[in-house]
Amino acid sequence: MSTVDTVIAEPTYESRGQLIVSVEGNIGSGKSTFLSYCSQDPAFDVFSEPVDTWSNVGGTNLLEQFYSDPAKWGFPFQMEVMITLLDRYLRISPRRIKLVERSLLSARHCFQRCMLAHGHLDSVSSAILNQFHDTVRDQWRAIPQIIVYLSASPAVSYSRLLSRARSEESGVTLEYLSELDQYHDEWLSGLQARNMAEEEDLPILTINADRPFNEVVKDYDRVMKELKFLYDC
Ligand code: TTP
Ligand code: MG
Repeated sequence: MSTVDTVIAEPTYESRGQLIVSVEGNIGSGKSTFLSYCSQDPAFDVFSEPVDTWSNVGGTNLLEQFYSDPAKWGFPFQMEVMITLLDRYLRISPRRIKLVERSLLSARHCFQRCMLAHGHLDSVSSAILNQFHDTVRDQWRAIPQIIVYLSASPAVSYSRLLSRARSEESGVTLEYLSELDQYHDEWLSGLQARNMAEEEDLPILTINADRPFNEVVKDYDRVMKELKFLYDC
């Protein structure tokens, strides 16, 4: 009698021998600046967040709609975020270290939680997003192996957000950034505790991103060196 085994999906990228790094931090903390700096080094392949794609989904600027009526557009926007992130995590890259701006983890543990708390997502929509997240994590393994966290105070993030003036974000307040900062903090300190208890293995490399570029760049170099050391390249 033959046994039918449950088919477990082959990890899509772990077997490729690549280090997958998620770059995290509040809106305006400097993730794109860090990624752009790393892109000059041939060991790194950089995948920036597709904000442009979010600005034209079937002719609709989803990011703009989300900020103008979050209760109506929160769910489609978060689905779009997850789909585009999944795309980036699954893409094959020829380089040793793949850096991706954000992950499904921060989309869920920071943005989704915040939206739920504000009533911008109902419990069914949130459960669907969680199901999607779990499938992507467990079947596709589209998750990072290391997190680089750009830690910036809400005030600094806010001043950067104002100076870059992304039109869709004109209504983003310092209070909203403070809430998101709190969610990042809770998520990452919980993760740190689980790492210490060896219940999870997702190291976090933190950069103090409150400082100006000419100072923070030394930490960029340190983290890049550390990532290369971890990968042995
Ligand atoms: P961020 O992902 O924080 O990217 P950024 O380019 O603003 O950050 P940095 O300056 O550090 O490079 O946010 C992009 C926009 O998308 C922002 O308006 C917040 C929004 N967003 C959500 O609303 N939900 C999400 O799940 C994500 C990932 C982003
Ligand atoms: Mg960015």
